[in-house]
Amino acid sequence: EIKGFTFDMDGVLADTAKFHTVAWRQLAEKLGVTWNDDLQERLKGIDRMGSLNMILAEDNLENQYSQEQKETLAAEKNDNYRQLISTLTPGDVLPGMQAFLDSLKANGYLMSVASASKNAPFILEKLGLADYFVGVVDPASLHAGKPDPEIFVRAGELLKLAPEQLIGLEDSAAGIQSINGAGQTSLGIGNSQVLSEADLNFENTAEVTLAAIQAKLG
Ligand code: B16
Ligand code: MG
Repeated sequence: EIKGFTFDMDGVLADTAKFHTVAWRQLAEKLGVTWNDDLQERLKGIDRMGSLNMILAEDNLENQYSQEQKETLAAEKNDNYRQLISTLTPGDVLPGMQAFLDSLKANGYLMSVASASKNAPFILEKLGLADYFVGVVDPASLHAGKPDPEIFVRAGELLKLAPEQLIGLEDSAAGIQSINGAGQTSLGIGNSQVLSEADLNFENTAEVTLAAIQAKLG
């Protein structure tokens, strides 16, 4: 029996992917790396340093920079990104998600957040969503990021629930792998070809309701 939900944030609760894209793209172009839609898709759910390495690897540049230089580049992206997200308001909660969170709360389900973003607490505050969650996993405390299962395992532990009692929501392929590895039921939001490993697929956040989930679970 399902008793809780573990939530990814960027792309599931918050419309922030567009800001990550603007900030990374600006840095990539400065470094002479060609941007493409496939790269953009693969960056979803990947932590900050992992994302930078993935961008540099596009043009085999990952060994051209020292770790210190990479830290500076990642910090530059984050400063830019922080400026973009400082304008977030409750109006930037993705369609349907506020109502979904309300229905989960009303029905006694527990919720936690499994986001790779170190900016998650700040963003949840800006969106007015912080109070729905029992806890937010601190990504800085992880040994390995998505697709490793650790972050969703930890999100389940925050709720003191077993994997079989949990549904994890994700918009990235790396995140779906993480949920599956943690033994939770995976709910993918977005292109079902990209998220083909998800147990349940929804095209967009507006379609995610308790009734629709129950219908798909059968
Ligand atoms: P930050 P999620 C992820 O969040 C994003 O999808 C990914 O694009 C980003 O690089 C990562 O967070 C780290 O974010 O630089 O803010 O720490 O989808 O796991 O909620
Ligand atoms: Mg995401």
